[in-house]
Amino acid sequence: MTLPGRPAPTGRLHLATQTLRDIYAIFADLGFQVFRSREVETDEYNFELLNMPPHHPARDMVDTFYTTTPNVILRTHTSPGQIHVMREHAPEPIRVILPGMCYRYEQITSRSDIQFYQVEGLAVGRHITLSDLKGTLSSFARRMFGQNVRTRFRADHFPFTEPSAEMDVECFVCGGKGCPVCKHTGWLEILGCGMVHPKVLINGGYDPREFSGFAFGVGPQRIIMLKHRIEDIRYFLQNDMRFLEQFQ
Ligand code: 2NM
Repeated sequence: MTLPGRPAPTGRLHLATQTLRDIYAIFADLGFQVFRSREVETDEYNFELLNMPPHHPARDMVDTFYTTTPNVILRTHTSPGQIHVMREHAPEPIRVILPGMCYRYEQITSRSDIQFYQVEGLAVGRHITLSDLKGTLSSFARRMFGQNVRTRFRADHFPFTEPSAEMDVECFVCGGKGCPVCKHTGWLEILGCGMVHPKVLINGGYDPREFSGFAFGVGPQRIIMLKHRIEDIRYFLQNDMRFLEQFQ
């Protein structure tokens, strides 16, 4: 009777799963549904319909895993799913996020793995403006990083959006004062975004004279690494209990 009980080991969610679920919950409150899409894609969906014609530098052979079936590849981003979701729902307005694994044929380093999570978002409807993009993404940042966090948008370039931008948040490690995590800039680069390119809207089945939309892409593992100061992305898939047990 007086022997101590045997502790029952409890499972836990993987750090990446926990964070993905936080992201789903935030976007659910903003009216976004989760749309799941295939990891194996055609060249057409992964590149051409996203305004990356043959010979575009972004589709260089070295970045893509090809299969033995001609034209069948592993998706390099979750964006092909955006074409699928638009084609399934056009001309209805949509608000979706697309989470999942992406694959790139690159050198593995502490900062980039050949497979990684991405969460992309897409809103298409009538009268959607850049203000909607900025409002939605700064609300996301405040829920994710703290109610008082400041955000800023910097111009960038992606083939599938015009205009395009990157969003920074005030460094949540030093509060913007400058530290090694933000490389003394006070800001952390969190996601890429933009207004959906008219050609991409057409490819999705929407008339760009009537419809507009915004899209964004986040690397959740990058956010987690900044938050927990994890110095190597390879920990995510090694399933070393010493790593996994540190989180919840
Ligand atoms: C990003 C950044 C900016 C994006 C755009 C689209 C589509 F299909 F709607 F055009 N999907 N994803 C997008 C835009 C992705 O990732 C950094």
